[in-house]
Amino acid sequence: MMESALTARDRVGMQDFVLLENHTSEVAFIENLRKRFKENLIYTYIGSVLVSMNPYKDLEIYTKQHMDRYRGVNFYEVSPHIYAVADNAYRSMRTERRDQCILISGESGAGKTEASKKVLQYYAITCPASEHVQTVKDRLLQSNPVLEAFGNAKTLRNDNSSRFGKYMDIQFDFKGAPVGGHIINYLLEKSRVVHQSHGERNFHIFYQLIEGGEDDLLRRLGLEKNAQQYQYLVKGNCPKVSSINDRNDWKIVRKALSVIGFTDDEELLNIIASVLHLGNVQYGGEDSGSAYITTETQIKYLARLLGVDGTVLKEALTHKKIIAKGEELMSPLNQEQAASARDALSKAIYGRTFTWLVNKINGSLAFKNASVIGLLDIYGFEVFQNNSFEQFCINYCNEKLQQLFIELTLKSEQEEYEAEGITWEPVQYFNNKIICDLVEEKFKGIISILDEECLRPGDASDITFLEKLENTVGGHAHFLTHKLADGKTRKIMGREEFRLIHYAGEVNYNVNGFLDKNNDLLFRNLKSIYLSICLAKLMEILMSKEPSYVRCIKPNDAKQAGRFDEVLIRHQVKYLGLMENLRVRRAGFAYRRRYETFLQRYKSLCPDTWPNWDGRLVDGVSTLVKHLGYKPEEYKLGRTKIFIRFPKTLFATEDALEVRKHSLGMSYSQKTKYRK
Ligand code: AD9
Ligand code: MG
Repeated sequence: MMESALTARDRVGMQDFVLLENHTSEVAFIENLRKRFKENLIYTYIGSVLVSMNPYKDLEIYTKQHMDRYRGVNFYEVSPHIYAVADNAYRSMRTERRDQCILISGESGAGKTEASKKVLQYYAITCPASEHVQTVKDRLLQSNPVLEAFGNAKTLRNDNSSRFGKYMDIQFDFKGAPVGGHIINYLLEKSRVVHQSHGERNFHIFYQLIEGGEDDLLRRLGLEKNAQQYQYLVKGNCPKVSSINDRNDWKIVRKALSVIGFTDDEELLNIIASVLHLGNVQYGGEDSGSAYITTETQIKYLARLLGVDGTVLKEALTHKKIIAKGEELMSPLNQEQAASARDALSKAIYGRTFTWLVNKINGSLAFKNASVIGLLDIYGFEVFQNNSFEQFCINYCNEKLQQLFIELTLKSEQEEYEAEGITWEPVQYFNNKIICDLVEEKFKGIISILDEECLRPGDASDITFLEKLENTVGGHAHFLTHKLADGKTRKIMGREEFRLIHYAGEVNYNVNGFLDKNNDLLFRNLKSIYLSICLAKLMEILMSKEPSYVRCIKPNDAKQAGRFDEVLIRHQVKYLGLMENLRVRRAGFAYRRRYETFLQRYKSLCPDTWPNWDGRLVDGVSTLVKHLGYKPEEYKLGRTKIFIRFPKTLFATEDALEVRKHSLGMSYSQKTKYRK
């Protein structure tokens, strides 16, 4: 039986939230998401913003046929899809000659990395290619498994959680073929190399090597085929993850490394093995308190793998260099100090290897000066039981991106109305600049206070840092500690914590380790690149491009298919600012279409425009809508587009089109593409 257009709409919901009758209702918004999720329709628009729900199962919507369906087709002509966003950015880049970027946001496990991979695959498969281009395409695609092996890990939130931020430029030549790429990585979570929380793992590569490594390779590296043997792999008590096949992934990564051009990855594997050996270096204590190494085998392997002298290495792992009276001396460390020196070395080695790897990939992608589509996939906003400096940096980065989203969506909306000569009323929205300022403001912001405390000689500690925060930003509306204004204590917070009220939720940060982590020279370099210069640079990069947005939503915390956790989803809808986004989109005109697109789609509904309109496009559209009975308050004609105020106007037109097509005897599936 044929389903009427109305029931279809009822069952699968609206493909664009702006078409919801009750657009200010959060209930209606969630209901629409729920309907679509149930039907495996994970994508929905808010105007040009794509909202994406993680289905936690493989859907048959990423085939070559699906890709073909989106090639060169207008955004609204086909059902919402990540491919539509990719194709739209590609076409804008080519026709308007403007660099594009696709910004993917959402909390940990919401599907950002998967979305970014889909975009990359879309370009790799649909864009024109030559022989050289095929190599570039392969390398672009193969950079993913490599970076994920070294930069992703199993966390409580996500079995494949990105522990670094990634911005990737894909470069296209004048024919629209991908000819190169460039990756910038941000703040790898190096602390994971030496410590993992319960239920979490170290970076995937370690397990891949141990599980998948060939016997003679492992023998050469001095490794055993058992992750439990390695101190750096047992902290989280989680060597195996059901969704991950380390042995298989090892093969994929090795192959990817060779495609990228690592003809010999021996050096890389030596370093990975060295980190594991370092973790097993143990200390004993002399009567004097000085540490000595009790594990000679590890030193033997380390010396060989790193190509250093064993005695020198032993000294480096038990002493520190000091300068006394102008002379360099080696002063012994106690057991605890030696263990942290060992861990610091492991983190430094791993961090540098990761940067080296990214540089190597960039080298193989041959950066060209061409048109660019940028893809931003950072780690999502995250809250754990215990949150430290790493979460502080990650969440701050998300805060900045949210700000960018707010500024750019509103700005571009406003610009469009201006460009088209249409007047509109601005909408009020929550601007999270106040939180960004709290973190980054010069002299008074949290980062400045932390830096100042790190540089202060004497008794500076994590606790004095917290006290300074209380004195400086204590009264801020987005900052709390256990101290209440009347001198009493707030019981729900620890004495070593401060709370930030982020746009996405409240997070308690434990200050333990803040000074050390901030002081860590390598970390500091990265941090300054990341937090002050690069983040600013990243913002500059993004501002100079035309953005498209993908807002990812996580349906439940259990990583399960089909489960729609309304409370969790409502929270994300709120903090992602989707309702505000929708209000802004609806404040002026719910719908807009370029004249040629509008005319092309509906011209059959008016005898004057059917089969072809010879005059000016604007006159054709005007004739058409008058014939359809549009009232003057229902629409406006801009310079290149028609703006329609209410969804019902467009529905009536769509329904008329249905009827017309029925009368022409077309099949239902062809006709209702628009709605699904
Ligand atoms: V994090 O901030 O890096 O911790 P992401 O990147 O947002 O996070 P990711 O893309 O890694 O999340 O998705 C998490 C998991 O959800 C994936 O490993 C898949 O198992 C699952 N997922 C996400 N998107 C899709 C999809 N479109 N189809 C099927 C998906 N499964
Ligand atoms: Mg990710």
